[in-house]
Amino acid sequence: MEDSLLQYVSVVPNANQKHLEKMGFYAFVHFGMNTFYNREWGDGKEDPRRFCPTDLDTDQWCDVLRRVGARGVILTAKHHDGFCLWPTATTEHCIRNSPYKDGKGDIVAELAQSCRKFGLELGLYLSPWDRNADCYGSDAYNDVYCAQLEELLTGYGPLFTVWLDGACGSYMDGKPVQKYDFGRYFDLIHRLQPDCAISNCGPDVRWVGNEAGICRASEWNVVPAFQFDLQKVQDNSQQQADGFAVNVDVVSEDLGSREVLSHFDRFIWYPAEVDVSIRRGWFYHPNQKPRSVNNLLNIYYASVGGNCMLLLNIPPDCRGRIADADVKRLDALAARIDSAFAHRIEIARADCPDAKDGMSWQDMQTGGTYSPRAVADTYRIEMRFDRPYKADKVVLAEDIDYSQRIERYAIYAIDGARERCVYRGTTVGHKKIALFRPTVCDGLAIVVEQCRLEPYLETVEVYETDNRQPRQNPFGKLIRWIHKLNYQVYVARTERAKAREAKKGGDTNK
Ligand code: FUL
Repeated sequence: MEDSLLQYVSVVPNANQKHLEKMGFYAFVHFGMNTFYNREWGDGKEDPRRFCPTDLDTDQWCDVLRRVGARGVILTAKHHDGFCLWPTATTEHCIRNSPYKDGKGDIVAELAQSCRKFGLELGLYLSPWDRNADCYGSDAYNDVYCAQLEELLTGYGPLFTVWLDGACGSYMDGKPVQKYDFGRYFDLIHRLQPDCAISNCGPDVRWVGNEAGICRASEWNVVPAFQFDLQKVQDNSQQQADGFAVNVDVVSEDLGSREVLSHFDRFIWYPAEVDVSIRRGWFYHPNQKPRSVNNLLNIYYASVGGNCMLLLNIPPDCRGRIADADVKRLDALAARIDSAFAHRIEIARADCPDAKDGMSWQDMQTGGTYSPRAVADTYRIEMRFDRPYKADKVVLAEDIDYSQRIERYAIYAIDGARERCVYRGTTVGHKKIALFRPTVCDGLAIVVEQCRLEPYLETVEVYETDNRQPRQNPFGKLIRWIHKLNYQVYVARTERAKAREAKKGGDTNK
């Protein structure tokens, strides 16, 4: 066993990361001043009197989200325009000065209550970039930001995550550079809510690299440690010569194969989150339509079923309700997911010798961990059904307490004495949904062909087809490539704009 492989598998998730990975799917709610100005980015000069939802109903949000299977919801408590959806003591640019409930409203509190009612977990987005705060660009802003964090972390019960957005265009406002005191933010969050994960710019969750719901075919959880700095402040990346030597950035296709890891010596567990909106914008715009069910289902399979967390944004409209068209789409998505997983095939017999700690196949199916036997360098699990079924998906999960170990595997359909490969994959991680062409078979074999160390599978489930797999986009690869290019152009453009500002004497942040 190579030492390096042992080093990779020694990297495991912390409790907060594991919790998020188990949640799998949660929702984003972008709602705020932009909803009323029909904008994506406000400039901070908006009039609080324009914020006036006429029929706000956080119960409706939670009801819809619960029905589609989201386990939590993250609300934009403050977006880049600086307008706060709770009556903060830190600024007058907040809900207190809006007509909503005659200035007595608190949407964070309303949502927290609805979450409790509907059994959802609450998370909050608090944009570090603030275009309204006068002190933005000075040290004093770190005090304001921390005071806001403190109000949110102490006033609304347990939060499953705080989402710090890395987006920042302060050069657009000609403001001086803001040096975010991330260390202080993280310490505060850890101290006030130790069970709260810190996402996006934080140490617990990695941005997948685009906002279009595009996922990698192979998503690794163990990545070079410098990925964290890359995500925090883009500028830092350029100080990490090692990363650039092998040309790895946040949008690279391969972040954690053996080949990539071999160029580094420090590693972290950093699972990817796919943030994507049901509409083109993050905020509600009347002229936009929700994505198709086919598209949403593809995103669901690729993210939730591709070792990522799905953060699906659903923006309420000016009434403060999720629009009817979106509710219809989400209910249709829920129906498709239910139908796809309605018939789990009972596994009558399985060849599973040498179960770890004496566990049997039955133990494993009731939540235990199963370690297959080594056959040369290959690990094989063979399952037989009580009769032939037409199957089209296998759900696999590694026990991530033992890290992510599987690197390549294949699934074979067994028909009598014949075996036919129906699926080839690389990563499994916390959850893999392997979809294949509906195939009649009386058993399946999963063959792990390459792994870092003996794999520990926590879940192996086989499902009968409902004959409704989503159609694949024939231009999928091209679209992914365009998004990567777009991102690189965006980074280059931002760099140029910053350089221009710096020349003029200003200093910029990102
Ligand atoms: C980006 C922001 O600029 C968008 O407005 C949105 O909040 C998205 C989730 O993150 O960086």
